[in-house]
Amino acid sequence: MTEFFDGIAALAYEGPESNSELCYRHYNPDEVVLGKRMEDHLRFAVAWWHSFAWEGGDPFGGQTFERPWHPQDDMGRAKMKADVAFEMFEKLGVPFYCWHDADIRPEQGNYAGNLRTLEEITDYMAEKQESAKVRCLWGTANMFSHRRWMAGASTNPDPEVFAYAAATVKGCLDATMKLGGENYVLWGGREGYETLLNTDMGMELDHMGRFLSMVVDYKHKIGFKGTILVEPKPQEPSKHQYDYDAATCIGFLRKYGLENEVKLNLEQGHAILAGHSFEHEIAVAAAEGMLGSIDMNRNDYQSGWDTDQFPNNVPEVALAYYHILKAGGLGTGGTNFDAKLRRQSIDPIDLLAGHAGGMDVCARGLKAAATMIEDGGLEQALTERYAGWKTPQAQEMLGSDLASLQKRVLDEGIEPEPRSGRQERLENYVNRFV
Ligand code: XUL
Ligand code: CO
Repeated sequence: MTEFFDGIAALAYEGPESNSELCYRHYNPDEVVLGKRMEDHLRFAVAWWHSFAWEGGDPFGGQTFERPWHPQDDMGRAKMKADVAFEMFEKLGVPFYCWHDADIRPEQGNYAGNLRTLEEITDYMAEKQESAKVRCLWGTANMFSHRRWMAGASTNPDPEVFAYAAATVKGCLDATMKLGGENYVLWGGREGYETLLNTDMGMELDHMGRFLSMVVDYKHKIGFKGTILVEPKPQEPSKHQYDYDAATCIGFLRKYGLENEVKLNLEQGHAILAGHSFEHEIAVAAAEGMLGSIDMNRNDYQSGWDTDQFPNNVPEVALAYYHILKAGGLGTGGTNFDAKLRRQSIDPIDLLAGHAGGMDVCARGLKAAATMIEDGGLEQALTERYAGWKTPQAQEMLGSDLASLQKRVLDEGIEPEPRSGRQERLENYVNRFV
């Protein structure tokens, strides 16, 4: 045991009336929602990078968090960081965690050294997992922070960086498999451009497609059973990122023949940056059978950048889970808190409070979504709105052609009668549940 969370007990479900500062008011893992335990619907994960690796810097100032595992350049302290992480997972009672290589191992400045420290720390984590209940939801490679990645990883104009990226993902996939990871994620923060003046976009996209195919081939070669996921984000850190949003990723996956191999990890804040809502992104992926997992957080609507805050808007989250439930749930995916404390929240208890609040918001959202599904009002409205398409004549029309349809309109004197979209009534309906 470390002393980091000294004096703080494990969180318990105490119900909505509880006055405790640190407890669950809505997240009750064993509560059955639509025939399944809440924990199994939500599959919460803690993100190693925000909770343990990020030191509190912003563009105007450096570190605000002073943790006993700083500076993060030593294996002994990396293990202490892992000890604290596993203690936090246990205190929160979360079933999963997620990591980048750079979050968990001390940086050695060269590939062989980084692989060695990654293997050592993941052996240590695997050992800890044996006695802990928590498991790895996904691993990923940080191919955006170090200066070697500044012009991209798989899309880098320098083929040596492409090779380095391939070697890095191989090491991370091996480590994810060792930890029993249920997915592997690729987020391409530098896979895009700063200026088109120096960018051959067609070549870069082909390289990115080829790279992803190599990842899929390797997954099969080693018998990794997890799902490969790509995570859309339109920009930041690059001015433009190729994995702009769900629709763009789906087009990309289809172009390179990967649509049956790769799914999407969708993030609330990234959806907002792309000018969408979270439920839009989920609905797009679900319509294509490519919904994989979610990164849960929220952005500050005033600042216009990716603030990665813990979610606190139940109606927003409820609509996201509504579409997830409609799509059949998260499968091997989960709800990863890609969320960080504000840089003034320097106390260990803040880390627990951020997650507990986010988990309660998600639990409320899930329950509201489940009630809407059970009530069936939105589904009923959809059925009514599209009822015309149920007729054999309407279905036949889809196999018809413009000239025959023109003839039909003229012969039958068709003049469509506009009908209300009932948006306000549907919004009022949703507000009864959230
Ligand atoms: C960055 C982001 C990443 C990915 C994993 O905005 O979301 O943390 O989730 O690389
Ligand atoms: Co993310």
